[in-house]
Amino acid sequence: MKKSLLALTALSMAVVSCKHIPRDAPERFIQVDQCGYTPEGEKMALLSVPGKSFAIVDEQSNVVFEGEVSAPQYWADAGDTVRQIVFTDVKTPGNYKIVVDGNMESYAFTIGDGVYTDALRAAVKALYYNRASMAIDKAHGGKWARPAGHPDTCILVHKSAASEARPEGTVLSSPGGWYDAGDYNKYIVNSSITTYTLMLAAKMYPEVAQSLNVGIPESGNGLPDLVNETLYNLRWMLTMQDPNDGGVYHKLTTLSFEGFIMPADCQGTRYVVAKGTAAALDLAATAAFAARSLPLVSEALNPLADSCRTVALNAYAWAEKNPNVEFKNPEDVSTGEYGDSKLDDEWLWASTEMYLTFGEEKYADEAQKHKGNYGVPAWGDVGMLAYFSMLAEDCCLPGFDALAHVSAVADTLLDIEAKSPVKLSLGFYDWGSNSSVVNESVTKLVLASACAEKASALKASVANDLHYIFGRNAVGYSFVTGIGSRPPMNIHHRPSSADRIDEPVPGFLVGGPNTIQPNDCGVSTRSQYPAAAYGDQECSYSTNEIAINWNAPLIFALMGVAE
Ligand code: 9MR
Repeated sequence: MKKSLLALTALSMAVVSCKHIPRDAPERFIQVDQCGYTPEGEKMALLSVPGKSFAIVDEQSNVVFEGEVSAPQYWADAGDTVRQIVFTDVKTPGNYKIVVDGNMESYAFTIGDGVYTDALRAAVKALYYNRASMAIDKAHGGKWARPAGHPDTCILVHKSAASEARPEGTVLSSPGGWYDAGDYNKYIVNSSITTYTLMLAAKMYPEVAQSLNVGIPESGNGLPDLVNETLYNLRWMLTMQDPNDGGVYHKLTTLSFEGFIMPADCQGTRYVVAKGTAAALDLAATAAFAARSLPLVSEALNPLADSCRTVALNAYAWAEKNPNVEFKNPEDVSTGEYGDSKLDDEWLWASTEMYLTFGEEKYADEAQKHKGNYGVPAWGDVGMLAYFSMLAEDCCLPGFDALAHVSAVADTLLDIEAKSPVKLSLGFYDWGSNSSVVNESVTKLVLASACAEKASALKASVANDLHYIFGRNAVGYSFVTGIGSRPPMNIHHRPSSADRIDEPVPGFLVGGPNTIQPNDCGVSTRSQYPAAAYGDQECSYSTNEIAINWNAPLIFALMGVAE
């Protein structure tokens, strides 16, 4: 029976006007997924202050469900005591709020099947907004339209990248691709895992990809928008190979980061900087995957797939001749490094993709040499991607048990989640911790597709990952710009800063809590507790930047739950 909420509302007003106003807006004491919950899924919100009972109320303020707040538990990572509010039994689609003890009201949220539809669309569109070398027009960009910047048709070979065929100062053209993050540079290592993750999502969830209309210039050309968007970056990546020797430039960059100005106002000279083994192997892996998967999307992509085959073969061959060239920023270059001294994971990933595409034994033999204990993937830790591809192709390299490998990693995640008072499988908070959460989701989802009996537990765990991302976290933010009642407003993203529009460019996942770089805004005001070490401040590049490799696994996870 629905009850009137008049009494609750009166109480709530009394509390808000009393002297002991909580240090935050009252909504923030209840951490709810600000997008919402699917009708059949588990539904839980957190309460970070004492409370006894709660009600779920609909838009007409009718109480549709009442329950008791759970006993308090200490969430060590957040340095806080939390209580669970469980309302799984509410299954009727609609818009709701949680009211605790009649005086604390949560942000509004939805129960329904498409609660993440807007978030998914926005997360793909965000990549479009980060395109280099072209204007974002009004028709597709709306109020975030902007003139083109960084044509990249006239860039120079940096001395660190000089070769006989292309000496220092040689002029090259390498247009297109996405800006990496809040800065305007383009980095092959980071682009590789990003592009692969998106191509894998399109392969694993073709129906979701097909139905995802993002509104980009290529929309309606017969390819899914997700594929169109991804190809914008892939085509740029192919230009980063030196055709004379197959080597791959690590990055295309100014010597130092540009200011907080719009792309069209940037004047800095751009360079390709040093070839490296990680870049060669990552591009080989990505291009090999593209070569075998693009023709399955459309015959029209056969010519591009052919180019990818050649690029992959030549990049891998370069790496064979230069197996351990570690990238380090040259003295006069201070932009993002994406440096990595351990290349076994890159060797495993590239060799696996090469074997799966070309079938030659030598690649499988090489993969054998680089077996390891690889966990949830990240830009510098790509070994797991080899196992993803084995599972996605339903094919194992001799001597590898991909199912066992991914299962072991996923089991550990599920164990951590089971012990967590907030149902989170994340065990550490470093730079881009939000991307670790969604890369954990990717790991769970790849396994769920390969292993029917574990699928429902894994998908329930992914739902918890997304609840964390969209507001059920220690700081009460939805971590995606433009999504939810309390999204980040001050991201470290040059266009969002310089465009004179209040709202940041939408659809970007911010890095999130980070304990390894506490001083990016000068004297640290950030929490000492890992899960709370986040600041919605533009200066906080270590917690509030955005990045393509963070959006890609978010897109994957959202597609996985949409399936
Ligand atoms: O995501 C990267 C993170 O893992 C590193 O710890 C950090 C410092 O090296 O760099 C991050 O990547 C940044 C890159 O270097 C430049 N563009 C912005 C990226 C996101 O902050």
